[in-house]
Amino acid sequence: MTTRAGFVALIGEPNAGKSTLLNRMVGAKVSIVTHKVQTTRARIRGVAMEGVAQLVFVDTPGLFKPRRRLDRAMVAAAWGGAADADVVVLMVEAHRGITEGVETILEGLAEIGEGRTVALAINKIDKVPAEKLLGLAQDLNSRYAFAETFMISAERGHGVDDLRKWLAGKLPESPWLYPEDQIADLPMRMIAAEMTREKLTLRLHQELPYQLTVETEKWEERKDGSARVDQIIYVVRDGHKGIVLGKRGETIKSVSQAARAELEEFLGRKVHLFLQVKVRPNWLEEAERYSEMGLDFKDGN
Ligand SMILES: Nc1nc2c(ncn2[C@@H]2O[C@H](COP(=O)(O)OP(=O)(O)OP(=O)(O)O)[C@@H](O)[C@H]2O)c(=O)[nH]1
Ligand SMILES: [Mg+2]
Repeated sequence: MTTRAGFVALIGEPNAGKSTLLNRMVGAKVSIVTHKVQTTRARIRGVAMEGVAQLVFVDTPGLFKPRRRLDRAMVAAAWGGAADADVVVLMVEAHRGITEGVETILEGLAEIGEGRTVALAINKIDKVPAEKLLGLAQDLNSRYAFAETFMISAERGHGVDDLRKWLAGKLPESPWLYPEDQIADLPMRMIAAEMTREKLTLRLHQELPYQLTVETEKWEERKDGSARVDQIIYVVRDGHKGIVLGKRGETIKSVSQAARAELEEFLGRKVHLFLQVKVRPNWLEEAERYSEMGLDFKDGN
């Protein structure tokens, strides 16, 4: 049997639906999803099978105009993911069309796209009337030579099977890169930290989600089959700590409950989750925080 395998990078503006698509392709929630922009911070790999092909999807942080060091590291990780992939899928939101951000991405693609298969996936087609899609597809194809265009709804699953089949055919002949039953390539402690960060992002407002990070500090397997997981939430200010804790600790409690429930479902066993909030004014400039997130610490000032 001739098998195929390779990497498929999902790129696009923040909120385009990259993580939603990765999770749908994999059939499990590997990458966190929120309605807010810049949710994903590093490359997240998820593995899907399609016939004889093994597709390693690479979810990437959204591409936007970076301001902070963290932003630059995220954008670098996204372009790095595209540059390392066999096939790149650019996701564009149907209802937003060709924004300034999309134009910037198209320019970037022209630089790295040479000799690489790049497909276009117009996502969230459930949000616009069908007749609007054709014009957008034509417009985008006149700006970049996409190998193929797909109209999808990552959330509802429309068009996703066609996309996966097409991608499978584009991958090189190769032995599979992961065991057949593996769905993610991310340490459990990182998946667990991301789950907590998702719940924090959903409950906190304005700049706060962008100024915190979560790390799993300790993971202890217990004799009764449960796990004890200790995590630290780093924030930059005392005031932020108060907000994360909430009145009488209500916010952190609800975050903790939601994250624990998700972690228990993922692992299929009981979890004891302990969250601690620490003020660390300079964490956004600390190399160790970046390596914990799976990002390169570079490109300073
Ligand atoms: N209506 C609709 N919403 C979608 C679809 N796909 C994703 N979404 C929603 O879009 C929002 C962003 O989805 P994500 O998957 O987190 O987007 P992302 O591209 O990974 O975003 P970043 O990680 O911030 O770059 C979430 O609220 C999703 O539920 C879709 O096909 N239709
Ligand atoms: Mg994402």
